[in-house]
Amino acid sequence: MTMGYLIDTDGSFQPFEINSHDLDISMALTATTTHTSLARRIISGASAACLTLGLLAACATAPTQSVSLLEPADGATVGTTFKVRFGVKGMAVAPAGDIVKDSGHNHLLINRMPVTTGESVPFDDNHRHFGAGQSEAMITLPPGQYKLTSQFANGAHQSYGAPMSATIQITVK
Ligand SMILES: [Cu+2]
Repeated sequence: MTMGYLIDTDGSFQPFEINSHDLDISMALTATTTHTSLARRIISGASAACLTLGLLAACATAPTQSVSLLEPADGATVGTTFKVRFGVKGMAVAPAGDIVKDSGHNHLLINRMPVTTGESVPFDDNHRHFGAGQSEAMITLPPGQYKLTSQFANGAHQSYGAPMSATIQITVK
């Protein structure tokens, strides 16, 4: 079963299920338009359907943009100086400066929560900026347990929020 969305005339989303026999987009469209008004449009959960239908605003809600910490592994024990590697999907990594849509740079938050969307990432020891567009860095921390969070933010250091963050736990020995 695949979930799709109807957009009502007021712009609201209404989730519904697409049966397997409706997965062909043209069939799904036909099936939908027969029992909803023509003012309603269908968006499948599949990105192919987003492109087909050209409804980019709605497709932006699909979780195609994300970050991850590729290194260290979650739960890893590392030495006091270790490499952090950032993974970014669906956004461009660029040096800090101009605000460009779907673009930004990596931040490493040490024992801090993700920064609320739109708020500036602080500049301090617990919020490290990689404003040259780095995708990896060497980090030195004293022994202990740490929560590391990758936080993506735009060229002006304004956070893309929790959806563009990823957190791991590590032990430094
Ligand atoms: Cu920054």
